[in-house]
Amino acid sequence: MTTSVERFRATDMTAALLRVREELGQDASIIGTHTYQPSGLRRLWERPYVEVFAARTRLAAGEAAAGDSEAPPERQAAPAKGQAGFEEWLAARISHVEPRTLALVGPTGGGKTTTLAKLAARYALDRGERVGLITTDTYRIGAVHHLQTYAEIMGLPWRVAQDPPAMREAVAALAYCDRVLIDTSGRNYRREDARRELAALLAAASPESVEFVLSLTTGKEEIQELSSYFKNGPATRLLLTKLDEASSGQRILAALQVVDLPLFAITNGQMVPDDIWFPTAQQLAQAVAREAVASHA
Ligand SMILES: Nc1nc2c(ncn2[C@@H]2O[C@H](COP(=O)(O)OP(=O)(O)O)[C@@H](O)[C@H]2O)c(=O)[nH]1
Ligand SMILES: [Mg+2]
Repeated sequence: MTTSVERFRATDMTAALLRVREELGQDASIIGTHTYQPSGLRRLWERPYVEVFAARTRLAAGEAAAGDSEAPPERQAAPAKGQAGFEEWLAARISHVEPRTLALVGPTGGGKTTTLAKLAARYALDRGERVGLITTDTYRIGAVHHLQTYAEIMGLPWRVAQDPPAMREAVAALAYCDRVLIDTSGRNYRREDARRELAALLAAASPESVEFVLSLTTGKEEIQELSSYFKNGPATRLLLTKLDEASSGQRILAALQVVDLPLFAITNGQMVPDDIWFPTAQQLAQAVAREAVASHA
């Protein structure tokens, strides 16, 4: 038995679900939904729509040939086409580009420092690149030592930058490095002044990418709130953490839908450096379709 995912697009949820029932039957399982709302001028020529991703368990080709009267031959090909469409949808939302200067932002406890250490190990230890680290994190006691500990274990140069001039200095001091990774402080980003300070620090560093580090254990409403702070501000990509603690792989899809930034990586455990994953669209589709994702850890 194999499971495939199909995409159904309609003007509203009721129509989309009706189509799912017609095509896949009563016991089709809904994997995720996506609502598209055109913004700005696009509203003039684009209409909003709803997409539903649904799956049913179907017989593999060989089993069907052995005699299955319920599924006519033409129905066999459809889910495969749906699977390809879903993977295409995901592929457009993945970015594995590895820029020279990369910053991590996001709420406290999301896994920024741990993820930074994983990325540093990947570039410095696996590839032998010269990697420099910068942290703005001086707000929590021990936080600097946290990054410093990783830097010292790996023998990497590191700097603390608390304001824009210090950030410019740190970036200049690490100009000889092949790669510069910037960790930002766990501030309360509900406060506008904290967001302004972060924006100023990032402007001074001008990283090529800013990863919004978001735990997959975060609730949908909180993701929406956080997303409004980081997405319309500094963040250019999404980096999901704690897949190992998430209830289901579908949370990846939900996060992608709400945040709507290209996904860079997913972390799946506390171990530095191993627990980081750069999934292909195909692997992601499988993870999303799977209820239990523990096997990725
Ligand atoms: N289960 C799990 N825990 C993680 C993962 N990434 C980070 N953590 C843990 O989350 C906690 C906060 O991580 P930290 O890097 O300090 O977050 P920061 O405040 O954003 O810098 C630590 O206990 C980490 O070990 C992950 O992928 N899975
Ligand atoms: Mg930290």
